[in-house]
Amino acid sequence: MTAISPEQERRLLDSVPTGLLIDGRWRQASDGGTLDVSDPSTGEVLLTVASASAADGQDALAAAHAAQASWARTAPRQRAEILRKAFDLVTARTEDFALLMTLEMGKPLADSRAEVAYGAEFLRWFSEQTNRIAGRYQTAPDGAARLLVAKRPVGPCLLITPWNFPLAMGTRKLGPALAAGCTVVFKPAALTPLTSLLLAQTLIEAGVPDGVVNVIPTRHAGAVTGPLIRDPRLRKLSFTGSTEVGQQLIADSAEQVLRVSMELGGNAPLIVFADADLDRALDGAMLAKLRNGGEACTAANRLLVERSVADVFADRLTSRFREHTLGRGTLPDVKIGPLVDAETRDKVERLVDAAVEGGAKVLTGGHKLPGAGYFYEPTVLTDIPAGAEILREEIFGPVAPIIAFDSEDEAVALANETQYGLVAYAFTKDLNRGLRLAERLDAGMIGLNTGIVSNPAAPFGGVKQSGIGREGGLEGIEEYLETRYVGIADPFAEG
Ligand code: TXE
Repeated sequence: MTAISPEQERRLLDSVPTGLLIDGRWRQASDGGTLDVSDPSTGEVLLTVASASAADGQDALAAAHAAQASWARTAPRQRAEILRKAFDLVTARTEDFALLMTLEMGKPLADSRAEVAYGAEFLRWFSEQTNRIAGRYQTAPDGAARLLVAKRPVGPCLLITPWNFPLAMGTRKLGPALAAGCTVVFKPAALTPLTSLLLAQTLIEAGVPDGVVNVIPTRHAGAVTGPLIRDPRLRKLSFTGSTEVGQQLIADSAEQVLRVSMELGGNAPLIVFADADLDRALDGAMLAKLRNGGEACTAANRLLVERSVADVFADRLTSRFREHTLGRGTLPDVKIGPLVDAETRDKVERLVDAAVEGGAKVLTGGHKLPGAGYFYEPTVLTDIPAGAEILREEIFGPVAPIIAFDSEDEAVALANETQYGLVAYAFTKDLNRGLRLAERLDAGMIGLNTGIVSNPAAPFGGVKQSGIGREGGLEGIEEYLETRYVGIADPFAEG
């Protein structure tokens, strides 16, 4: 594979809209505010885009509110066709979306291409679900009434997304919102707004009417979204990001009893039993740990390995980690890119350094790279002191702490020893044990003999402090629908 040329990068960047999308028009921020988007592999500015003010936020909500009634009345098939066209257009521009994500977020092109396939699929899946929104007509138990149960769009939604999957986090919310007939104000992360702006342009090209999708990147997240969350025209908030910000947004949402979906942090255990197919478990661990550089809420945060195979597993994982080339994501053969910014890199460094000070052993890695860019070496740790912060905190980087265990009960207890509950992975050839674990592990999603659970057809979401609600699957669209009931007198009563 050949490297991407600087000219190719520039051509793509020059094609990205740099304004705010409000009511179908691209415009600059009302206060002239801008936002620099940087390349995490160099720290250099890639592009400067508009940064919405609070007044722009108000305009975006006004546009979404004005467009709501007619979008809700649009024939389901028409909404389905727009989403299907958006899927086709994103897929046709796979290379552009992939390169843009690699430039602004850092992940290698192979990871970005996989994200385009995954992210686009939400547009296709929810295009298909649009025609299946349905209620029911039911006879009351005493036969004396009829109950009509109907679904309708919840109304204008605020969608807030993080930087780690710049395309898929957007489509996972936009797909079901648009399918359900909701209009949206979409605030992508300030670190990675470019993919969202290209996606917005693509949605307009696919036929999304004016005001239905409004996109407002901003440097002032709280100041712009706070008033929207308190505005009665807004009916729903869907957020993906840190648990701390999620908790704050839930508190803010209480004022007008706003419906919320929250996809927050994780601290996934990946359990390997001695009876597992070790090659498969290693492949799964590589995927669950190093996909997206470890910057995923589904990333395996703690590798729990049965003691009799712990050393051999650690040795083999270490060799695989050493083969993972670190570098700018656009370069051929690079398997792992930089972390998204200095803060994220420094957090990884702090967690590893503290574990090592407490007695942890470094089998490989353990350092940031000097020079420009936010690179951190793929790292394997063993002998982690009990209660270490690295076992409690979401690492969000390419660091694999390995912990040995002696029994299934101990593995389950260790796995569940966290306030998070997004995903848990387990590797075993014993089917009964696998099913037992699926029942015993406190997580919204369980990966059995697989290191990847994300699938647009499956309900994605967590329990405990990992969140509220589900995205994707048959369940995903329900988050954007209200259930209404009409009580009807017995139509046979008059005769
Ligand atoms: O998240 P933030 P950050 C975890 C992960 C990571 C940590 C911090 O552990 O290391 O969070 O990441 C917007 N009102 N996850 O700081 O701040 C912000 O602009 C309204 C897990 O990037 O939560 C962005 O759009 N919005 C997670 C989004 O919230 C606000 C993915 C996420 O940013 C806001 C990302 C406010 N007051 C981080 N403050 C996952 N679940 O995958 C921030 N935002």
